[in-house]
Amino acid sequence: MAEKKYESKDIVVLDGLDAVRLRPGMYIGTTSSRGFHHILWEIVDNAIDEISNGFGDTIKITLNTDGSATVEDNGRGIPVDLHPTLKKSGVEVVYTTLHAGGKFNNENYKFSGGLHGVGASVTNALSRWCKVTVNKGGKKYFIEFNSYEDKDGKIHSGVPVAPLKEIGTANTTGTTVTFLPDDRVFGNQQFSFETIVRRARELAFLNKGLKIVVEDKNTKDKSEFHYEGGIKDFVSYLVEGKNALFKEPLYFHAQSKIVDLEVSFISTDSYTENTFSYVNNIPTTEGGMHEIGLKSAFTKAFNDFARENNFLKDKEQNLLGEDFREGLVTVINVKMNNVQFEGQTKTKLGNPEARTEVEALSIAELGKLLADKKNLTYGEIIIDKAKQAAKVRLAAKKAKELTRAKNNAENFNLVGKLAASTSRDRLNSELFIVEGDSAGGSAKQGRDRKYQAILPLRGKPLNAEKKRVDQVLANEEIRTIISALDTGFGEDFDISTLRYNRVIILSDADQDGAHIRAILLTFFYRYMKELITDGHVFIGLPPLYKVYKKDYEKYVYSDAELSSAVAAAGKGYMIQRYKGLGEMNPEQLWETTMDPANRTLIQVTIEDAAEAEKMITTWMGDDIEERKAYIGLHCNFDREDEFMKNYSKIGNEN
Ligand code: TSJ
Repeated sequence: MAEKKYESKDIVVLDGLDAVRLRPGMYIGTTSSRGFHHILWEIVDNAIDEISNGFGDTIKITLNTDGSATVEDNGRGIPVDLHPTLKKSGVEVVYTTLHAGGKFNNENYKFSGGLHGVGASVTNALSRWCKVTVNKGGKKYFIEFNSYEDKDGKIHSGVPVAPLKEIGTANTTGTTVTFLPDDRVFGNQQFSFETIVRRARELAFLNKGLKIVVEDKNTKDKSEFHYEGGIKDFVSYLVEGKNALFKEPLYFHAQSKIVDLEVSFISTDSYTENTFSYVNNIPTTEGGMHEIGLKSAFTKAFNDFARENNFLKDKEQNLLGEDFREGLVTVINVKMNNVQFEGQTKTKLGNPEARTEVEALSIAELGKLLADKKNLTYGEIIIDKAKQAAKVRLAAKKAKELTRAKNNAENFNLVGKLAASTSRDRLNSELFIVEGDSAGGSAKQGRDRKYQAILPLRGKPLNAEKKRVDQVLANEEIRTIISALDTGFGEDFDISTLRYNRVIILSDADQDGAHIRAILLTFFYRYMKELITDGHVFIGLPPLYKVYKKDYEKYVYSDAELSSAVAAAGKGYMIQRYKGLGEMNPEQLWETTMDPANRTLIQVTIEDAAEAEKMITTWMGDDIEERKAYIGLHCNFDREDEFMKNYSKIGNEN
């Protein structure tokens, strides 16, 4: 970029400093920790502007032992020439004039950042003292600002102790600023190394090539961030520990007169989308026009790609944006001028031109990326995933409609084959989901009908061909569960209306039982996650054996326990082996598995559910041999097997 001459006369003058001191909140939002760090970021922003416009490459932030902070860059150094009308150096104007700085006349920096653009003068106004050193043109300059109390006890801050002074020679260029936040404004606060490191890392991702060093002189902690890949490295960082479906993130960069745009994304096997968006280095957590533009571009470019490559046949409908975005992790980084922030927390980009610009640039760039032969498999992965998502979406919609129709048509107590409990006390009510009509019948007879509701699942409601989640949702029993729980599901899920505090799965100790259980957990995991995370889901543990003789009876819940039970029984005992829940009569089922005083419940954790989902996914796969091997390995449902060991809490509830 051509270097533009920038002199002190270019600096726009708007206001004085006393106002800042009077109402700090108006300028930095708050004087809490956030505001305290904000005055540091105002300084850092200035250094970043210099570097992102091509001057210098390193910023160092140092936390000093006296509570002050130093920010240093190796840019050109703030202008030191005298401002023609103000008769002050550029440095002094920047530091004593509100809203002064290159960023307010957009001529010197193409797109400039700044948290709120209030500038370094705000930092100065809210500091006890501030020292600036500039290395420029072979010379070293220095100026110091101080605060003092006048005879009326009024505090004046940011007052230059003396004009800018040449104090020596320099063979490098750059700006160094040290300031001490004023405890009369912020109270007794300190800089947080962690907070600063987190933001420094983010800034390093967002400004490729920039090196940021953070050092705490108190603890000798030191971190350094530098990413040649920029936001591409950011995406890789975000998906660490997740299952990425590409070898590396895709990336594009495009510019127009209005915006500078960078996007990177990767597909993962997750079901949620994750977009991190930024404008001028500021996180736009509420999204806005740039995000909307990118989303439209994704939808258009991916559908076009699918058609061109015959992944979507002529008669097939276009896929929706949400289908494509499932599992996508995206970073979008926009730089532009005159940004307008809206929304609750002012983190939503309002500029309408951002939408059209980002959309047009992204459609063109995505088209190029996907057409690149070496990315062909990536395009295919995205389309495959989107197709699967579309299937699930359609099935979910159908299920929702059917559930709603049922709720309207039928009395609450008569939802499907559900035997509801009579009490309205949700906290003490439980829903047993029981495998098989015969066990379901026993459970209905043996239960405490005040608090326990029973939903029998027919022998094999989900046979081998019906394991996919979309088909699960089309299943009548699943819809009955949704109705019975009264929470809705998916995006509509609302835990506050949960009808039963405990949802207890009772399935047989065999492969089918394990399968039904895994299907149910997968369903809860995907569509009612909080049900699991809030600890409402349990596995009921029926006994495997009964050891008995005259006047003696003991139920045994694992193979390991069997020998000790046998020993305790002494001579002449018998062993009954329960192959399924259906073999127990109502009294036995109550006594061993349902009675809160005696039963053993396993509380399901989110890890269990994730594991169950993985199992189902493997079952869903096309590779029959792999499927068989997996089932053989994980699903014996012997009480000692791997799968059961995964359950975190085994034990009696009481
Ligand atoms: F503003 C500040 F004090 F907060 C601050 C500014 C703090 C720090 C650590 C660095 C900076 C800063 C400012 N670094 N680099 C600059 N550059 C300019 O102000 C500058 C230099 C030369 C020219 C030119 O046109 O020759 C223009 C500008 C804006």
